[in-house]
Amino acid sequence: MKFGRLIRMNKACFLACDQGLEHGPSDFNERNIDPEYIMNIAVEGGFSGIIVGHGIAEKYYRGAYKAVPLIVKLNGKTRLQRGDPLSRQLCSVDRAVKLGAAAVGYTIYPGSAHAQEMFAEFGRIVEQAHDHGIPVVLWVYPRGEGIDELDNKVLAYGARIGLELGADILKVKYNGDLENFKWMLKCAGRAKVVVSGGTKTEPAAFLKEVHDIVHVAGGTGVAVGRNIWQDQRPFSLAKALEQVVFHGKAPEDVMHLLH
Ligand code: FBP
Repeated sequence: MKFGRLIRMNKACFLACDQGLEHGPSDFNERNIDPEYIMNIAVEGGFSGIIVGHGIAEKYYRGAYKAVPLIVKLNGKTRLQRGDPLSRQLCSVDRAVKLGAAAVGYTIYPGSAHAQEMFAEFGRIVEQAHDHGIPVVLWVYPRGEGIDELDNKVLAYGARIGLELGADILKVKYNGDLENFKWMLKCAGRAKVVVSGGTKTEPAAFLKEVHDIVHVAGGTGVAVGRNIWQDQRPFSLAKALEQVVFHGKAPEDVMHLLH
């Protein structure tokens, strides 16, 4: 699989902007509600991918923003939905490629009563994306009634499921257990692993976590949203993150960039 500019120096740093659909506008403020603001952060911060749905890709991914490879998220659901999660495909691989996608993304919820439906849909997406020669990023979020989504065994099982379903890059949750994360990387085999950002935390703690994930455990990188664009200084924090991920800088050595 050719990753092109999505992977730099064997590392990846993706900026996610699909929370409007997944969580609603309450994640945003007056500035970052504008997708262009987030795309500018992606460019300035040297991100190796920007994640959006087809609606935003069609209206905003143009001009200077094309410096950052596009990852079109093909499925999505809202927070208004109740019960075991089901997230169906909303955009075809062909359409994503026409919009300029360097990769496509899809979420599965292992443990949901509807998991099999998403696995089957994802299988078709893998075939189509690989026919186009582009990689597939799989959000593996074990979830459903009775599932502890941050349990070590559940997380490791999710990583293995992603490999076996044919994903090229897995986007997983991190529960703070670095040893278990190393086991997850083994379970993921030749699939690359990036970690999801989660709710906003202090920059120092966030950068330390990223450093551990990438440079201590050996993960490929992060796919983060709120921890960057909800920050007071998102452009500076993005530059600090770039230094940590791609240049192996220690968090304490980049804190001065946060001005
Ligand atoms: P954040 O870094 O803001 O957590 O975004 C990562 C992400 O995977 C998004 O791509 C997605 O919208 C969101 O989290 C979904 O998270 P959840 O389903 O856990 O609320």
